[in-house]
Amino acid sequence: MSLPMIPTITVFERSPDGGKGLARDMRVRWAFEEVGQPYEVRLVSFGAMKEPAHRALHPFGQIPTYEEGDLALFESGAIVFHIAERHAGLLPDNANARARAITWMFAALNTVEPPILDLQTAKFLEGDQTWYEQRLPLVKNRIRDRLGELSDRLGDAEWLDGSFSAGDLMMVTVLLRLKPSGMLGEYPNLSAYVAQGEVRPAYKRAFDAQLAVFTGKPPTA
Ligand code: GTB
Repeated sequence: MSLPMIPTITVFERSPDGGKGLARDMRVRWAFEEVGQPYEVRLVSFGAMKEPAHRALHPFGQIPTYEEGDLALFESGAIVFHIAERHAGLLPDNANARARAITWMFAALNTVEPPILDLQTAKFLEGDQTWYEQRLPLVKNRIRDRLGELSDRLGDAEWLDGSFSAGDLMMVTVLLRLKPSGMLGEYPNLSAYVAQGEVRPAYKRAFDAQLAVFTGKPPTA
């Protein structure tokens, strides 16, 4: 009998966020922890990411990637979806509920994450431009538009569509990228929603594991 294959993911050797869990390996680690799938991690430097060996796994020279036997994947959304499809716990059994959970994954990645990324791009790549301060309110208001709509839909529900799903996992990780900006605080129900994700034991294990890469100390039990 062959032993089950342990997947390997790639993550930053030294994350620019200093271990705050904002890089995209966090959502993959969290998915693994939710379904109880052990995984291995290969650390890559910014230089190595752009080398042919890594580009063979990831055409855009980024993290995370996923390898399992002869399967290699990139794109955090595709990886989380792959994990959720192969294990119980992240997608409902009911076909319609499953389709809705997948819809929320896409909504997180395609509708909510882009304006949030724009804020990060503005800060890190355009911060020294003369027009930066002028443009910033536009960028922030585009985020507020989306957050307001999401907040209205969530209302006082615990999760986006019934039970916790891969859709919530993706949405929480996307919203977490706003934490440093303080903007989430403008939407108390979204802040509570994110906090609820962060207290899940699987989230905490994933967070501790990514922090341990940064501190060099093993995660505390
Ligand atoms: N669409 C892809 C996916 O979802 O997997 C995007 C992957 C991606 O942007 N990866 C980033 C990367 O490899 C890391 S997560 N960047 C290196 C490069 O492009 O050369 C983005 C990220 C980076 C840093 C922080 N941070 O420091 O807070 C947060 C998020």
